[in-house]
Amino acid sequence: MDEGEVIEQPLTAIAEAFEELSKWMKENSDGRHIRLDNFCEVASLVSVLFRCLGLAFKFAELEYVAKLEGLLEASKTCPTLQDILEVDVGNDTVKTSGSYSRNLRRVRQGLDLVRAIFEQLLSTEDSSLKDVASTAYGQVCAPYHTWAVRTAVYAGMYTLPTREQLLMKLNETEQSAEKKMKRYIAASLPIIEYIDSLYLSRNITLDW
Ligand code: 1PZ
Repeated sequence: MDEGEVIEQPLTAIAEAFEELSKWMKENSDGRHIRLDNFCEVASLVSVLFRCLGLAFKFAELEYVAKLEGLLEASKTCPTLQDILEVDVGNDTVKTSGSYSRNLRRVRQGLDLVRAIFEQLLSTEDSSLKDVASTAYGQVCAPYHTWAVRTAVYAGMYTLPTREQLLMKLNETEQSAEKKMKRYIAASLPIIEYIDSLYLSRNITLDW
């Protein structure tokens, strides 16, 4: 989360970190207790992507980082992801604004949004990111955001860089980016599903 840090190829770091976490999960499939500090570290890599999107999405980055910081704070008392749910179910604060379980749900939505954006990018060669981003956002996040947030996000879509500019900022070519996006999609899915299972197994629906 250090603004000054220069990562030569953020997509490489992201693909590798998510692959490692998802491999660890597979190998420990009986317990599957992901460590919260470990999860926060991996999830924080994604915020590099926001910085390529321009000032209009600065608020999204701040939002995302704030949720992650809340979770990092939680990791002092909750070693694993499932401990978060235990605490909030006990206190009846799963959906309470700012609660650990709510922050985890929001971060999970962010990871899923990145996955959907990558899938959209792989499915088209469109040089504008507006449609790609709008479709992905509409699928993953829009249903759960307020009208005001949705309106701001859709307005921001007009300010996105072009596909070529984005690739340049990420220090990638179409070919190199394609490989890494596919790796992220494959590795993030089981992690996202695992997070969902933490709620569903406690009879908490995911319509929020
Ligand atoms: C290349 C394509 C670029 C596409 C850019 C799409 C950006 C979408 C930005 C979404 C911004 C959402 C901002 C605010 C959301 C808030 O309403 C919620 C409030 O949660 P609450 O406090 O009520 O529990 N906050 C969040 O959902 C956390 C932030 C999620 C942002 C994830 C974005 C990931 C985008 C990655 C971009 C590469």
